[in-house]
Amino acid sequence: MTGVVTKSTGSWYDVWAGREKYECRIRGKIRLEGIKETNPVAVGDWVKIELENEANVITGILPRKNHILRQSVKKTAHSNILAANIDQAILVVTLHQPRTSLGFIDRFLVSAEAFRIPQLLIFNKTDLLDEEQLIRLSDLQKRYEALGIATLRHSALIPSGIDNFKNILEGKISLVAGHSGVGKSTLLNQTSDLIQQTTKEISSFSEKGTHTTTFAEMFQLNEHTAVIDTPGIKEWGLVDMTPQEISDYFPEMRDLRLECKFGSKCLHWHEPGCAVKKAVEEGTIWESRYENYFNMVTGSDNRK
Ligand SMILES: Nc1nc2c(ncn2[C@@H]2O[C@H](COP(=O)(O)OP(=O)(O)OP(=O)(O)O)[C@@H](O)[C@H]2O)c(=O)[nH]1
Ligand SMILES: [Mg+2]
Ligand SMILES: [Zn+2]
Repeated sequence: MTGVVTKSTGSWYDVWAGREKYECRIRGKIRLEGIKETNPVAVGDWVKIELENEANVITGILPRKNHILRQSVKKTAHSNILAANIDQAILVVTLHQPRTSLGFIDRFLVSAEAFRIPQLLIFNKTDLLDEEQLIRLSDLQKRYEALGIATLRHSALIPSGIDNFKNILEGKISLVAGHSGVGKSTLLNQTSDLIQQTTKEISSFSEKGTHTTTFAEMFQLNEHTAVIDTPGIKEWGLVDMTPQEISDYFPEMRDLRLECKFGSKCLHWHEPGCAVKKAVEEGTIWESRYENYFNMVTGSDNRK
């Protein structure tokens, strides 16, 4: 029997097959060829299961169309799959409480772009922003939109805005990710009565370091629509990318590569005749993107 993994605790997996949910475990080692992750089976994976008396068992994974992968802790070979087989990757971002850095945003976007998974940035908790921050937000939205990345503002205090978000989800399987406390679960709870995730009490928000959502979980909203809530992520490290390929995942740099004197060998660093460096100097490539690119290539980012 085959089914889709809707929840993973690391030792137990919920698998929906037909209209039934089966709690399963993994027997032995399941490895997808060429991938070394801490979690071989991820939410969104299609798996083969066998029903047994003592426990149901996942015996294999069907080929993935894509996955979102990140490296969790510096200097370890282990990576973590957030979800598999998704149609869009949504990053919930806050400028304030907590602050999401542009480096974190760009590493997320690059990880999704590596599989050509469409990306969306939700700038959340806009009620907390003063006039100056709102102007900065407009500027950020304009800059990301110019790169072809959709953006949306939201505040849980203005629930009517949720309709835009529902439209974005419709007909797709979406991953929702971001730092802990940005309001992912609150947003999803507003989306559908079928989702009743625990969220942090407003009063206890200042307690740092506690994650409210602890396991990734997929919610089926209708026959064609599902959304995956994930635990907050502190660091986002890139996995298995060579310096040469990173700029291919920056759409604005990908387009210029052929104009660099050294073509696909150009790291857009000190090379003469580099079209990307020229574009940064001329202001047609946003400096922040170039800086984050540079940090990714040199590995000097702090991932937060
Ligand atoms: N002011 C304000 N607070 C919000 C908004 N959305 C969520 N919050 C609050 O932010 C806190 C964190 O919300 P959660 O939904 O639990 O955050 P999360 O991203 O799911 O966090 P983890 O599960 O730990 O990853 C809660 O106290 C929410 O009430 C918003 O739009 N405005
Ligand atoms: Mg949550
Ligand atoms: Zn170049």
